[in-house]
Amino acid sequence: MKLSPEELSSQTLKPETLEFAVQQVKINGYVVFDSVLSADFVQELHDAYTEVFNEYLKDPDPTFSKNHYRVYLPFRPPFNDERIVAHPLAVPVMEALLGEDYVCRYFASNTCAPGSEYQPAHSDIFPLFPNRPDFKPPAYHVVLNVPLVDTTEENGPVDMWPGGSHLNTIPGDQLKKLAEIMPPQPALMPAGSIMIRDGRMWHRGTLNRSDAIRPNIALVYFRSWVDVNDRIGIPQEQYDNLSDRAKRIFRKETIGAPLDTPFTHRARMKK
Ligand SMILES: O=C(O)CCC(=O)C(=O)O
Repeated sequence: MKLSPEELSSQTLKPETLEFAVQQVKINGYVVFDSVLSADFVQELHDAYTEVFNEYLKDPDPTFSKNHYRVYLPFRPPFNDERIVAHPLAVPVMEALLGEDYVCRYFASNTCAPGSEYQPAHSDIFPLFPNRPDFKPPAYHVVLNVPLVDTTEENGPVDMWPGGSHLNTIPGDQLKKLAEIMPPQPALMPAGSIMIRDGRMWHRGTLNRSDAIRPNIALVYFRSWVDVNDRIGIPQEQYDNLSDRAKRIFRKETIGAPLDTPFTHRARMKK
């Protein structure tokens, strides 16, 4: 969706835009607000991310699909900027989808690097009622992605299966077979856009045929009562610097973690 100049300058969605955005997630599984972050801020994020990513590459997760990387982010600037963790254009959408007391439980990124392979189509979250496929609960796990480069056909756009896949509870094997005969839609978007998607929606990483990485920041917001094993480590001073709104969003995490907490997948797996 292209927001109006007034919405972008006031950082406030018109009621009708909010309603359309929420309906797109409910019906189609996702919505994109094009180019909402400034070019300067995206560059700052990209520079900081490149350092984190290069550090990660010294000890990457060997279990992940080829040249697709999930990299946890350190909870510090610029990644924990309000424009990422509680963007005023995203907060009302999250509130409408997950309730006002929603929480963030995942602070990471997905990077598709040159030479990547197709991932199998998948959903990011377990079904709440696996034995009741007829029951279609509302969203309880919503992903916010911010691309740090323009995402094109060439550099590994995430393939999406919109239009209802988030409301279908079927076993993974069946999902993969069915997805193969249903053409996906690539999520093409300019750098600095905000994509909000129901985590149940089927999707997959694709081929990066360019010569540069395609990093997406990835935060996951939940209904407050959904439990997860992982905790985001948040140094006390970083928590103290958050707005009241953001403090509330991160209230369930490990507040007071040391500043140099390693945020790699290995550290996570040890918990
Ligand atoms: O960002 C991408 O390329 C897709 C990542 C993804 O869906 C995953 O790794 O589960």
